[in-house]
Amino acid sequence: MSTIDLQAKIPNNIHLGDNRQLQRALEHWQPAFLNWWSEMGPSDFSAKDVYLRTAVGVDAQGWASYGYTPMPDYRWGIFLADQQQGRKIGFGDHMGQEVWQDVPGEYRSVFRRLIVTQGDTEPASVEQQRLLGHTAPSLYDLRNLFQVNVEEGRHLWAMVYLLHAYFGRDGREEAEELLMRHSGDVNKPRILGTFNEPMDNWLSFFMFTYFTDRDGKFQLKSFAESAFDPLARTTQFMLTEEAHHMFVGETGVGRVIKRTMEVMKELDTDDTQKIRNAGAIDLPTVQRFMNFWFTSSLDLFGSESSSNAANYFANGIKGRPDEAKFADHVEADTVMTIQVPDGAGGVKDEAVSTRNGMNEVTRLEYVKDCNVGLTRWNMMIKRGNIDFAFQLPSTRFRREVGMWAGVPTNPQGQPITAAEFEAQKSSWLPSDADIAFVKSLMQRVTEPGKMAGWIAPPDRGINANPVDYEYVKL
Ligand code: BYC
Repeated sequence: MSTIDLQAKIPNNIHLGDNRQLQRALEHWQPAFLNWWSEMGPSDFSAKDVYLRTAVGVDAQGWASYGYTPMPDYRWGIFLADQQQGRKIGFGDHMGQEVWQDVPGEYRSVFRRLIVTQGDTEPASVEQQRLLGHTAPSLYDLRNLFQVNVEEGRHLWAMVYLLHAYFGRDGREEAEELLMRHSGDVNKPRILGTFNEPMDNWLSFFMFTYFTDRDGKFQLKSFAESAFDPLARTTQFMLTEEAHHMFVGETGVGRVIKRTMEVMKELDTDDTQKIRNAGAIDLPTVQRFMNFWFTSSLDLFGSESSSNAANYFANGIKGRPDEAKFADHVEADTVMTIQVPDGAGGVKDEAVSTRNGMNEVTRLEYVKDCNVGLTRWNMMIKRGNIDFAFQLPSTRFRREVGMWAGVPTNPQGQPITAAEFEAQKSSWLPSDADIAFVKSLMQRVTEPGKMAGWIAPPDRGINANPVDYEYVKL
């Protein structure tokens, strides 16, 4: 098992000290990263002690240690899962061959583009969440926000390491650019749509960590299958950290629902206005936020039929999440069915090669995974004897990428006219009034153990500490 050199200027388990050139290049990028963190990272909390976990190893047991750290002192480093001796390519046309320890020349530009796209999302999310600390509903939540932020920063390091180590001068330039594009910037926006959406309230933050971080999980799982072994090992370890982010999302949304149910019980009502007047978020509004972030995240999988995706799979660049569970790892001549607009206001089935349909395969696995949390939330609502159930909209609803981009449908995925969509939009997606209402609830709570009125406390604290632990010393 590899050990992490925690004393190094850049903590790592890649023997960075043995490669002076790479070490120098990364040490040159480090101040630019810290500068970006201070300008674009969490605003105003840099001097505060935060109870953070830091990676100290890469094996499943005991990989992290917890302690108070001001965020700028976080030990961002480069950690790869241990190399598996004799690992073979598990899919595509090179199936069964040795994995690559370097990038083959013919795939260089494709790998670079994918690594840049992945890398771009990490700082983008930190930028989106920059101001949320000011309205945290508790110290527990504030700490979780910062934990997510520092780990997204570390995920940026993971991709920048690959760019520096394997892509020479181009890679170094791309690493600089990762700090130059900014979420929502009109001139230099982040690459993927979702990462330019404003995030000015905590309901959106919880939806984002539930739905968008879960896209991260599936994309990282696809890379963890890659024939380019350093990419596979890097993303494998990122997945360890990613799990907590989705936990923050699932429990966050769950706690919002729980609090709303309490208010509904106390007032014996399901009247939206009465629930809102009591300072809780009515369940239909929660559903609308869910519809927004779920559909935005669906776009992150790319088009239903994509020659790019076929190329990634054929060449061993990017597999399917948990490739081992599929029966056929080559999919040379197989076909699958996707749903496309029929051009006459309806839906029709179309056969595409499975290789072309890889984005859709991954998207459908993602939808299944999203439904797991929904089922838990719905069970909680049912146990509370409240007549309401959340439902994910169709993958055809409100799409901006792929076959359904710009085709108006209802949440069940039936095509409708643009006028019908406009007329119904405010019952399906957050309206300006919904957003203004949710934002009006965002008041900062700083007393240990206390929660804002719109969210229930968590069942337990972090790392076996109580909920009223002083997670951030303000
Ligand atoms: N917005 O052939 P197509 C995470 C572009 S989240 C804007 O269908 P392909 C995280 C696409 O780039 C995971 N543009 O796409 C979560 C392509 O452009 P070019 C991030 C989009 O290549 C929370 C063109 O449309 N990781 O880690 O099959 C917090 C044609 O597309 C969008 C990755 O995404 C969009 N939504 O698949 C922090 C993995 N969708 O090349 C972090 C890396 C597509 O023609 N990326 N386009 O200029 C990929 O694997 C692929 O680029 C995609 C698209 C899956 C995104």
